[in-house]
Amino acid sequence: MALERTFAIIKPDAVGRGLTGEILSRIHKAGFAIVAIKSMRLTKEEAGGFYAVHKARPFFGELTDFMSSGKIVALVLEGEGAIAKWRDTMGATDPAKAAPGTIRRDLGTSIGSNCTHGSDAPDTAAFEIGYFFAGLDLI
Ligand code: 3AN
Repeated sequence: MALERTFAIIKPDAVGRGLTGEILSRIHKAGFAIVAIKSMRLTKEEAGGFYAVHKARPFFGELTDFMSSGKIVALVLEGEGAIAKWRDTMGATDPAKAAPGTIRRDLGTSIGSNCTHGSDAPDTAAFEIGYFFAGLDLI
């Protein structure tokens, strides 16, 4: 398996509920290296640019309101097969359908408030990492 980088977000629901440390601990226990990390608050427009692929979806307004509602933690994670591995660590989008032991199943409360984001493919990982971090952040 190839060494990969993926992009992750600890979403406003998780930061607001004091779950940042718990999620960082799970990231470490799963064996990821944290290449870059920052705490920030997105504007609705910045959240819209990030989720541009979902612009036509009925939940786009709700999603961008939520993602700009409070602080997030943005991360670049590295490891063998990191893209699929982080998706496995998070679990399915809907916490009710996520496997036991995953972040979303254990900590998420709804399909919107599901605690974390993760890139779904190499091209989206490259776009998402570049949306949040500059080259010098990623050495
Ligand atoms: P994932 O983050 O698991 O790749 P996507 O890409 O299908 O899921 O959806 C992007 C984000 O939009 C999800 N993380 C989720 O929080 C939100 N979302 C997806 N479906 C809904 C929905 N039906 N209602 C509200 N938010 C949704």
